[in-house]
Amino acid sequence: MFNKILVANRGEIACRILQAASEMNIPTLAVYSEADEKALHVLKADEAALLGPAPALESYLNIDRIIEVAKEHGCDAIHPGYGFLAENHNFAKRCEDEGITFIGSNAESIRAMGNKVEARQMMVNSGVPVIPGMEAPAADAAKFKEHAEAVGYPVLLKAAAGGGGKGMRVVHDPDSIEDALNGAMREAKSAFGDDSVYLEKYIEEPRHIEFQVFGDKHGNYAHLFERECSIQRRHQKIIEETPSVAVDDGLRKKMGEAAVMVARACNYTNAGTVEFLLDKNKNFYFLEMNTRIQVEHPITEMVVGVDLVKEQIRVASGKKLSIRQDQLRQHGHAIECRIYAEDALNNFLPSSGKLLFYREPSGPFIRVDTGVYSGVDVSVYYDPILSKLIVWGENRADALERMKKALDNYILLGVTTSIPYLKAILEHEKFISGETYTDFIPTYMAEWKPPQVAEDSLKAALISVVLNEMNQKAAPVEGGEQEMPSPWKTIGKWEIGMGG
Ligand code: MV4
Repeated sequence: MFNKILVANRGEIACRILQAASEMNIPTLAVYSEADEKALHVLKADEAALLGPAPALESYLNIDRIIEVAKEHGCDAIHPGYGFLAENHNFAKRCEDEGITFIGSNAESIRAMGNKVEARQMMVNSGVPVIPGMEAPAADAAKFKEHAEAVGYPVLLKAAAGGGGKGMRVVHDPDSIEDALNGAMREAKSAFGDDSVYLEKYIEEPRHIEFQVFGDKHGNYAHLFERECSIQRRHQKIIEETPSVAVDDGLRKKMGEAAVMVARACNYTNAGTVEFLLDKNKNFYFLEMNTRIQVEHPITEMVVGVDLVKEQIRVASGKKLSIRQDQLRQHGHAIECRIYAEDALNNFLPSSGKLLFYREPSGPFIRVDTGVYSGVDVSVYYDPILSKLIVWGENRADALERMKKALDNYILLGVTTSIPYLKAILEHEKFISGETYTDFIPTYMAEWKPPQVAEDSLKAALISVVLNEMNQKAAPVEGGEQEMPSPWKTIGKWEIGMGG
């Protein structure tokens, strides 16, 4: 096993990885930027090293500096988490060259899956269903018209270097192709430095269904079933669940086998996710493969009962997969809500500042993966995810009720969060009935505005929280002077005056 793991990330995922390493009794090194000196992941690690200034390019994306710090501290493995360097094949290669184990797949599979056209071609060759369309990018409108004619309108133009929906254009008729192509190429160039664009049949009202896969370094593979992630805003997932209401056992078996074929086709070696689009007729198509642990991995952990991060570490160290396909089962239902620091009244822009008061919900089958605590500064430099709330239930309805109550009991003051928005989604009849397609948010939530909470009820809630907190923390000590924590200190700007 490893001597020491460097966790090349921050926030909730860094904390999640530190927890796994700690439970495996592997020493850990956190890395941090100048903005993160007081961040939770720094407190949780055995050691911590400063990378550099707040901007990610100078800290969490600074490959030379991270390698330097790993060597200085005797780290023989690096876990990249998600985002930052997680899918950077140059970084994975650099680790390999430096004799440091990258806790993720091999550099070549990361590179191959990073190019959407190459990935697609590989899947065609392996017999995995892909969306009908062009096999290679082109640059002249006539070629696009030919292919559009062949697959039928509407069609979708996509960037080859792609991902995140950038450089995508839906086209309904041949007359619009030329303008759409120019626009898509321009956008692809500025987003990815590569203006390669290709065309696919446009799948209307699909679901985003992804499969968790795992490979080891001995050629063994398994999948850990699906996650439905159709609830997205601007290609950002908001709520994920498993199992999907749209997938029955027969389809699950077929999709799971296809997902393993994808992993096998690129010699994948660690945790990965195979994304599919599922159309109304239950046809599924390979979309892309994410070569990292995903934000939403906990719902799989809750339903399948496997610690995915520990398995990543074990497999990276050369051990065989500890899971076997015929022993894996889904049990019950899990839902995850991502808690973002964002302001719905301000076009969902990140909300920053001091998190004045923080209290998590707790109780049976409630899990919170967090990167914050009361008093921490929420910075503008990084992804605004604060935490993830994950619940398990015996079935979807139970999990849904548990999630709603848990959100009610989640208190974050000082920064604006996505909680009211999440509650509105969970209470929407189309969500309750499981009619969750990728256009759910633009279709049903476009007009949504956060409810106006009367200031008095906010104050009342606050007083009750603080008094409750004082009761818990300040039980009388026999014979001793009791120092009472001042609620006014804790909640700062929320000056609660009697009669005010
Ligand atoms: C599609 C599609 C419909 N038809 N491809 C969006 C991001 C990129 N990774 C793939 N995406 C899509 N590709 C065809 N041929 C619809 C989407 C899409 C989408 C996919 C998954 C989850 C949310 C989405 C939201 C809008 C569009």
